Amino acid sequence: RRIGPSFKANHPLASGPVVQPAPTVDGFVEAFLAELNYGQGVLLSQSTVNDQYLALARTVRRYLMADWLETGARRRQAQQKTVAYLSAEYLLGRQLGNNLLATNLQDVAEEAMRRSGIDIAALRSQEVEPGLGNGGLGRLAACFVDSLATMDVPCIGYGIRYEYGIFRQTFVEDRQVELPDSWLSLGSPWEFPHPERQVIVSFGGHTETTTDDAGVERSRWIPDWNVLGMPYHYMVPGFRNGVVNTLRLWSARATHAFDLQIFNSGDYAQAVRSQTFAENISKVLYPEDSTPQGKELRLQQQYFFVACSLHDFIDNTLPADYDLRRLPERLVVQLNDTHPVIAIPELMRILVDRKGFDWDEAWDITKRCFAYTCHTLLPEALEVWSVDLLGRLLPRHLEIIYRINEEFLDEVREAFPGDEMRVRRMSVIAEHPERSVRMAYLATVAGAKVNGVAELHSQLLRDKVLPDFSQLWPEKFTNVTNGVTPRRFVLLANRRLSDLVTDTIGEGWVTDLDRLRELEPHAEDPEFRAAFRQVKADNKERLYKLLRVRDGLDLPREAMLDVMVKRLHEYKRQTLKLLHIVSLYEGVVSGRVAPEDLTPRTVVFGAKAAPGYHMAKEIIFLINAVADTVNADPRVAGRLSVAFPANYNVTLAEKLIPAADLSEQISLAGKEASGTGNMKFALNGALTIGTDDGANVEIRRLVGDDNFFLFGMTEPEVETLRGEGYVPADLYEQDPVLRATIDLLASGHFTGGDRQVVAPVVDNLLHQDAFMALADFPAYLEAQARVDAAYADPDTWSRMAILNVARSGFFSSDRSMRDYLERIWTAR
Ligand code: F58
Repeated sequence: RRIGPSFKANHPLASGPVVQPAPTVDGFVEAFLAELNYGQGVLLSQSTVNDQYLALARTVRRYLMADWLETGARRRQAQQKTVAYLSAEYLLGRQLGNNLLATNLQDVAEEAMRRSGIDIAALRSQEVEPGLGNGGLGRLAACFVDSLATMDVPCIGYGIRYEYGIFRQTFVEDRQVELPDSWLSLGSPWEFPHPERQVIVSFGGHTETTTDDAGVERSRWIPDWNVLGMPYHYMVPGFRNGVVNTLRLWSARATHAFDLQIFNSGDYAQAVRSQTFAENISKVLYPEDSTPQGKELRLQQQYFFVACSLHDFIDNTLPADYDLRRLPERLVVQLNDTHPVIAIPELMRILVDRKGFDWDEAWDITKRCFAYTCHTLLPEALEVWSVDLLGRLLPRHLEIIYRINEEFLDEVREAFPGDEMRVRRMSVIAEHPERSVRMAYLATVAGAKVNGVAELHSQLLRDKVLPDFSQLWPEKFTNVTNGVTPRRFVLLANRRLSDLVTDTIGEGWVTDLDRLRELEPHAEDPEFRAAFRQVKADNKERLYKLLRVRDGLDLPREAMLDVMVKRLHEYKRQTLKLLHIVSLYEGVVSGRVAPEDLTPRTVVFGAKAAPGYHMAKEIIFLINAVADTVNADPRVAGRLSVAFPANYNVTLAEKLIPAADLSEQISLAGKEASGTGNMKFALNGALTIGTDDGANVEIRRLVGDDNFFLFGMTEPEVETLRGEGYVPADLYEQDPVLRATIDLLASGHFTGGDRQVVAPVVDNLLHQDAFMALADFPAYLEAQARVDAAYADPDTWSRMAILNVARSGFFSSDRSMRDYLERIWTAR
């Protein structure tokens, strides 16, 4: 069944303009009241905050609708090459503020609400952010679709509409407790369901071999169960450019709401169960970070959204008579990590089994359509699927993968005759510890391009993760350094800084972030520095007000704000930050340091731990325990405070980042692929204390050594130390400050005398320390002392911070998108 327009194209109203409310306060009020009355079905006098929020959202939507419909029509007409961005995660953040910004309606909306007797701020806080992602990878996808719309690049973002996004984190007795994130429960005004565009997705069963009319053997998949994929469309507005692209997220439905046969036999409960089974597929986002668990439901999710998306593009987006031999001219599929890699055999299946192509021609088309982005360096994070599971769930796809691998290994043998070790190393099928499919290898074999997400990462990807592949196909490998959208993370999050920048250098920077360079000379201007400091102070004030209401935290106004926000993972080394805090505190309580010699600091953590990651949860507990003790100790009052607001998410990031003085980017060198928080902080005028890792390398190069606090081992030094045999306990023995710090932690001082509860973290540091926190500890303390010295002189600090802003324009995701266009999407 094809989905097409059923309206006469030549009808006088067919392409007529969509009536849009006037972009005036009157026009806005009128549209708002109409939405409240006719959309929401309530009177203003009877309406709840939620009614008002929904009506406001729908009002803003109206201003985007004409552009959305027009962009869609224009894209259908132009038949340009389209980017299908395939991502299992989109960490979008709240929509209202962003869409008001894109339409340039903030002031109009604020005044319209005031005139209606409503405080718009209360409505903004009513919105629950769609947390359809875990961390950096999901947020990156959201930044990329924002930039593509702003640059008017044809793109469809494809993903999954999870009913429950990333869990809501709370702390009970200092320990993380996960609560379901029911982001849809009060209504979701930004989405448009399209039941008429539902797609059938099959699973299970077996394959059969048949001979076609030409005498060629063909495999046929006889699946044994189906689900429906229902698309929900979301607007992705460009920044004030009349463009609105589409994000299409799939939700799973049962094929028959009730299985009639079972129903008629009287087993009503069983009939409903089949529906529940199908709907489980898009029920919940896997809250994993870095270590995929290999669960069947996750593979179902991956195939589900990939099959829906390819079907949608090929059968419903391309013209009916489109010649698929020319598919690479119309489609480039960007694979956001390995989660959508099953799209490769799926496209082969569509071309060979459904469209009747011969294998070689289908393979040639497929290879030219895909490109793969890798986001990790941790070997344990490289996704594999057991052959057993894959064969049970997708038997035809497994056959296709086997054949791709056979032909690929023939190619390897031809290039390296007699090198069977290499053949085994490079095989898409791993034999140990279990026969399984290496998804990153499959993506590399099929992808026209493979990219890392920062220079160092791309280099390590070539040299350490996929060395055999980069030797075979050096030209396949490229780098695109990540970026972040300046619309959300500067203009929206930091209105005060944005106004200062615009007053100083004019407006263009929002879509041409390199123009921030024009701020450089103002770093020398005392008046500008003072204004810049005032912006920080205002942002801190705003943050502390929020944290008081949100978390009951009472933080000192004057202290340096030192922030470490990111997923909790050992390689990111939240423990190193914790050791720093404990060492400062220990200095005072032991009398080694006079309290007045401490630079007043407030350290803020934000981090979720994967629910099954025990060590990460122990670290969260310990941070909370240290925070409780430090904050209650009068000896460090006003000098050292530690805050750990629960449930760090995009919404909180937008308040925290603009207020920060110091950005903690302290992963062990060679472990953080890029980082993107690091970019957001630099753009908002925080200074970075960081290792030579991920995009820190490029940040430091751009902002200059003098404006960055570098410390710690380099990646080659890490390798050397590991080669020599790393013994953390020796460092503990040799370094008195480290020993005193760890001893205080281990003594139970922070846990009411309980030594047992701190043992998991302390013992791990002393006896494993896989991420070498102890090795970098002295260098970290020394760098923090440099931080204190610089902070002591406000003019020095502001000068450095202003230069960070001025020189970070490179980290706009607009630039990342230009790089993808140039190096990946048009380069073939
Ligand atoms: C992150 N990966 C990288 N993975 O860690 C970070 O350095 C990089 O800046 C960012 O991607 C964007 O390139 C990441 O966020 C995940 O969250 C996966 C989710 C699914 C399970 C495996 C981890």
